[in-house]
Amino acid sequence: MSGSHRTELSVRREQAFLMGVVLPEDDWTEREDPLAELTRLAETAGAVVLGGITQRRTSPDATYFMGRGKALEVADLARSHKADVIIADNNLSPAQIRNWEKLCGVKVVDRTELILDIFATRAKTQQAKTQVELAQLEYLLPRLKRMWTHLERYEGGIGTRGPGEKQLEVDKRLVNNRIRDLKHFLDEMGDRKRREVSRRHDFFLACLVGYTNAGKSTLMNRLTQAGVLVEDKLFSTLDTRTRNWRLGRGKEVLLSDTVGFIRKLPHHLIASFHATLEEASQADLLLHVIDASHPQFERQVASVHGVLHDLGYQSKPCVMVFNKADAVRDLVYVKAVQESHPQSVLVSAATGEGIDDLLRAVSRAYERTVVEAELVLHAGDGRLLSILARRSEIIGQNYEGDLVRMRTRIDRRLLDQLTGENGNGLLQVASICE
Ligand SMILES: Nc1nc2c(ncn2[C@@H]2O[C@H](COP(=O)(O)OP(=O)(O)OP(=O)(O)O)[C@@H](O)[C@H]2O)c(=O)[nH]1
Ligand SMILES: [Mg+2]
Repeated sequence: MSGSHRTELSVRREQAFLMGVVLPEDDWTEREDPLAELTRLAETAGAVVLGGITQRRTSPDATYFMGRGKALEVADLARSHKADVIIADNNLSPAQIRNWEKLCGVKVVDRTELILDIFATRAKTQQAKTQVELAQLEYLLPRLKRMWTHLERYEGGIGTRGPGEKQLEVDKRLVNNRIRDLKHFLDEMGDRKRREVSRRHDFFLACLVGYTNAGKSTLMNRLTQAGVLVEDKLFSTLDTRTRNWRLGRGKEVLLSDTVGFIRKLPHHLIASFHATLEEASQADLLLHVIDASHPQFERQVASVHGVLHDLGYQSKPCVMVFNKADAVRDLVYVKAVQESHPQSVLVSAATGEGIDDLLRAVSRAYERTVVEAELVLHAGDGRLLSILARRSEIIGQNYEGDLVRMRTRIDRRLLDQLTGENGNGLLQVASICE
C-alpha cells in the first residue's frame, strides 16, 4: 500500500513551484526568505525548484489556505513555468489539497507529505521503514478519497454508490488493518528497545538531539570515530546509533545520535518515531546541537525546544552545543547568544575547535553521578578489575593477602549494578562518599 502511495506522491526529478502562507505566529522578518527551508526540502526530495510565492495573512483561508487571488496567481505561474507539482510550506487539509488540484490541474503536495516522502526514501532499517510507513498511512487515510476520484469519474453514474466508493471502503479497511499491524510491530520493537536501553542503565548516556543538518552525526564521528553517515542534506539520519565514548581516563559513557527535528514537524512523525527517540528519553544528558552558521539558527533552537517540550524532555539536563563555529559569519553575535545560555559551548565538529570545552561540560554532568568508594575484591578477579580499570577512576589500591582494597571514583549506577546480582565478585563496599 505504501509503495504505491510513495510512487503516486513522489516529487523526485519533478519541476516544482513553491508556495507558502506566513502567519503572525511564524514571526518572519522582512529580510528572511520564508521558502528557503522548503526549497532545501524539495531539493532533498529530488525536485527542481522553479520559483515560489508567499503571502502574509493573519489567518489561513478555508478554501486554499492562501487567499483566492494569490492562489490564482500561483496557479498561473505554475502553469507558465510548466510545473509538475506545487509544494506548499503549510500543512493543508484534504479538502484544501482537492481545491488546489482542481484550480491548477497539477499535483499539490503539502509540507508533511514532502517530509514523509524524504523519510521514505532515506529510511534504511526495518524500524525506520515501519515508522515511516505508519506515518504515511495515517496521513493517507483521510485523503484516500482523493486517490479514488478517478474511478468515480468512470463509474459515477451507476447506482448510488459506485464501485469506486466500494473500493474506497475496502481500501480504508485494508489501510486500517495495516496501521494496526504496524503499530503492534512498533510496540513490540519499542518494548525490545526499552529492555535494550535499560540493560545499559549502568552507563551514563548522552544523546545528540537538534535540528536536521546541525552536525549531530559529524560530532558523533569526531567524538567516537563512529563512522556514521554525514551529508549536506536534510534528514541524513533516521535511526539511532549508540557508541561508547571515552570522556577521559576511567570515564566511559555512551553517546547516541538521533533523527533531526524540523519546524512544523508532522505530528504523525513525532508519534511514530517515539521508539527511535527512546534513547533520548533515557538519556542522562541531552546535547542540543545547533548550526550556528545558519541564518535562522535561533528559530531552529526555538523549534527544537518546542519538540523537546512536546516529548516531555524539557527538564532533562542539556548542554547547548553551538556547532560550525568555523563557518559562522558574525562570530560576535553568535558568541553573545551562546554566552546568554548558561550551559553552552561553541565548537566546530569539522575542525575540532572547542571540543575540549564540550568534553569538560559533559564531564561536569557525568561527575554529578560519580561517587568516591572504597571497595574490596579478590586480586585474581580479572573481569571485575578490568571493568573498574575501564570505567572508574582508580585513586589508590592496597593488596591485603589475596584481596585488593581500592579507592575509586565510580558511576553510582555502575556501583549499584556491581553490588547487585550477588555482588558480581565485589566482596565489600567499605565506604561511599558522595
Ligand atoms: N563548516 C562546518 N560544517 C559542518 C560542521 N559540522 C557538520 N557540518 C556539515 O553539516 C552537514 C550536516 O552534517 P550532519 O552531521 O549530517 O548533520 P546531522 O545533524 O546529523 O543531520 P541529520 O542527520 O540530517 O539530522 C554536513 O555537510 C557536514 O559536513 C562544522 O563544524 N563546520
Ligand atoms: Mg545525522
